Amino acid sequence: MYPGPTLEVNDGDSLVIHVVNRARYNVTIHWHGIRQMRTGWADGPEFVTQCPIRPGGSYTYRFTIEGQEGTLWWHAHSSWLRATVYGALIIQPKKGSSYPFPKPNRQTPLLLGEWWDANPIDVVREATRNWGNPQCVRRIYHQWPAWGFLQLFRQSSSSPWPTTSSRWSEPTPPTSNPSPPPSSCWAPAKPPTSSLPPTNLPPGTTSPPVPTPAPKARPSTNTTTTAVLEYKTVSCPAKCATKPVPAALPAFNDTATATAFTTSLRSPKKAEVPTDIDESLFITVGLGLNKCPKGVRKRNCQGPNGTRFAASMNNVSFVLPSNFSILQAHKQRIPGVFTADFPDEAAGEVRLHREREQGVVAADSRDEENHPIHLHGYDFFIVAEGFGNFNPKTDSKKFNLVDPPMRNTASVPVGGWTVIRFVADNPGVWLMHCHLDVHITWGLAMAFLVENGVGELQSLQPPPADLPLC
Ligand SMILES: [Cu+2]
Repeated sequence: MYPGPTLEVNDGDSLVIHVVNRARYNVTIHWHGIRQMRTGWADGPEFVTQCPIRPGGSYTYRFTIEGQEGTLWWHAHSSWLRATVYGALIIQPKKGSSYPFPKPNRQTPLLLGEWWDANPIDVVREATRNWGNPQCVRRIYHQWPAWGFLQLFRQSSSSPWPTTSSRWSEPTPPTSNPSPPPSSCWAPAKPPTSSLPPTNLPPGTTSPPVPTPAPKARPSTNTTTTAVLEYKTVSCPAKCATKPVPAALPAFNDTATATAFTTSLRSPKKAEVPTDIDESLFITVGLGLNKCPKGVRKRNCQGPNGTRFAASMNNVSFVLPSNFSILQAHKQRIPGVFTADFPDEAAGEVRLHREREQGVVAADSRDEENHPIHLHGYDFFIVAEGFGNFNPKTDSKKFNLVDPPMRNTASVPVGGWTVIRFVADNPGVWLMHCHLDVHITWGLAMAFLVENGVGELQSLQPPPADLPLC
């Protein structure tokens, strides 16, 4: 079945999902946007909260949805297999309550996905052998934004866009190709737009999408994916029979329009934004090039001018362990699996204590790439974003501490910055990473290690008996 089955549940439901791996490759499943309160073992990222499920193996994910509603998705979180296994995860409000907008006549989940003209496992193998640009090396046609972007379309006639609800925490689509390609190389197709069309259009009309910001001065195929929605809810007059005229689209690199859209998003009511900050982190994210290591053959360094592509947070490239998951290593005190001195020195984790409020600035002033940064285990508020270097003195005055949008993914703009805040109230190990697969492979990730609080209800549950071993 492709895409995978839609999970439709209610807030407050407990889920038990048996995953049986009938594929040829290792796999894990991540429930994207689910907070996994005390159930970090069910979060899914391979080698972070669990070892992969081997071919023929199985694992049962058990978690409860607590205080979340809206449209999320689930996907493989192993190697680059997200493109192959994913589906919608729709959380209806608790029985007896409703979404903060009028009940739609009908709801249809649309799942946009990514595809490759090759086996993604072959692609990643080659990419980690030659450290070049996978798009160039394999001449792969890669349709961003791929990575499963889901929205609910509603067909009511007078309601506002659902994206203005704080709980509609769809991922922010990537807005550019995964790496600066050499000039001989085409960038992949431009992503389709990230916004929802308004749902109050008369039948037979089309909606203008909002562009996503494009990289600066980057070769691009400059193609935009569009779709026409045909509303069939009312009887159609004769003129409907004619083909719809596509709406005039903004330019593919119309960053101003895109920014105006994303920065217009708000929570539907006053939000409880943390104001008492215990830890303030400044994290730079970016792409880079490493020199070819001594003694390594040229064909294993196929970045520009014989280099290797790399990505980092605070100039440190994250490397996944392969023998234990970080969560296992943390709980069972297994040494040598991770270090806990990020962001000061080496790669790894930030150790936090429960109930500490966080202010995190992700700055992206190093390169011209937009990175959709996804945080596991938490929703956060995006209190501000901007271009250029972040200035704590002047930019903090622009923070929206009243009704900022609540998300699980923040797009750090090209050459700009984003400030997020969250309360570290969920013990476990939580990956924060760029949602472009190739950027994780190159090292654009870190993990928060959040300690238990007081008592059982503030502590991570024990690992399930069927937790896969490496
Ligand atoms: Cu990225």
